[in-house]
Amino acid sequence: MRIDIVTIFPEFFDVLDLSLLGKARQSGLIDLGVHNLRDSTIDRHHSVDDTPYGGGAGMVMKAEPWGAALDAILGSDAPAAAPAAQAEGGPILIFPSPAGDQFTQAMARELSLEQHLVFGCGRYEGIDQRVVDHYSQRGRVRLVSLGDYVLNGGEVAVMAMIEAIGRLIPGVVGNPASLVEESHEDGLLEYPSYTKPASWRGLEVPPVLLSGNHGAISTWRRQQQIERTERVRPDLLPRTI
Ligand code: JBE
Repeated sequence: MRIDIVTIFPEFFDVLDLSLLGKARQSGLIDLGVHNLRDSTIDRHHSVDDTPYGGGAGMVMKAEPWGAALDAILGSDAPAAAPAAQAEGGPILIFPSPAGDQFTQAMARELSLEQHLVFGCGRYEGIDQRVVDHYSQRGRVRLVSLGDYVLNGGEVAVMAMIEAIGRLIPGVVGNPASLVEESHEDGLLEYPSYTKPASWRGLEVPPVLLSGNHGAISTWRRQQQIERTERVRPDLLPRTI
């Protein structure tokens, strides 16, 4: 998968050299490009923001640098000349935004099947609305929200999305079985896990896990998943009415 990120803080994404995703990049499973929005400015001061039309607090990111940066990644075909990009298979342009669709495991799975994702990290009070409007005429654009809280910009949200999406790309996580058993994949939270020693600070591992009875262990784990989900995240359970 090809992933491009446009940001005014490219160093933020240095951590993607680490861990599983770093390995996936080295092996070519993920091809990552991080682009500094300031490199696409045309004025002497490299300004990326300006005051909002209509007044109000804060600054708005200017359309021109975004247009230049995104055209360099997506190509600069005029809307009418780019019907192919509208079809499945063209890049998806994603803007993290509290005003977007909620990011979920299901969305991560969908996006992990794509060939090319482009993330635009907004800062300040947002990006000139015409950037989203323009690229929506040319291809697939999505506003996606990590959650209902205020971040200073899209960088941290993009990092979380890339981690969730990247680990679903075949080959990135060494043992595919570990993907299936995780929280949210079957709609329930994970069961609690234990390892040696069997006794620690007066706390014992549940005896069923030491029994060697695989049927009993599966049943116990399932019960734990249901009990935990009912207690912590009842909203995840199917409604009975
Ligand atoms: O969730 N998000 O994607 C955000 C983006 C920017 C600012 N706050 C957010 N919650």
